Amino acid sequence: MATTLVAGHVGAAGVTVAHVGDSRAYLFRDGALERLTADHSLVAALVERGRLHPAAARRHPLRSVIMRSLGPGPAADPEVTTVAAQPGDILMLCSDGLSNTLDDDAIARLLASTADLDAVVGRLAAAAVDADGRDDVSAVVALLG
Ligand SMILES: [Mn+2]
Repeated sequence: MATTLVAGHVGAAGVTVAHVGDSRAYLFRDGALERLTADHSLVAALVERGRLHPAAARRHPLRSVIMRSLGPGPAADPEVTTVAAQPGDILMLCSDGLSNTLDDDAIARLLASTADLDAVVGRLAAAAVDADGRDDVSAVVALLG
């Protein structure tokens, strides 16, 4: 079987994110949400070519088709990105069960809803499950110091 991966490392150069597939990383700063990863998916390729509206991609019947994965073969082709970070930034890593269900405004609202990150990640998961509930939801939220 195959799966997706997103991983983050916080170091002197900033936040380095590696991903394969359609799991995502976001950086939340001063109320603004920035997506750090571009999905390796069929619908993302169609959006990039102007063939599909971004809002329609999240509901597309082929939205789960990914162009890169971990497995079934031994080779992986991760995309690695480093961005500058500052204290107070929030890094969020999540699976498509969250990002296909909650749009950027909803994610930003929940990230800003409390300083308690345990509560934030619970609210994100609950909102994603309430909105759809058909996919598993994974999310990691970290405050950068
Ligand atoms: Mn999923």
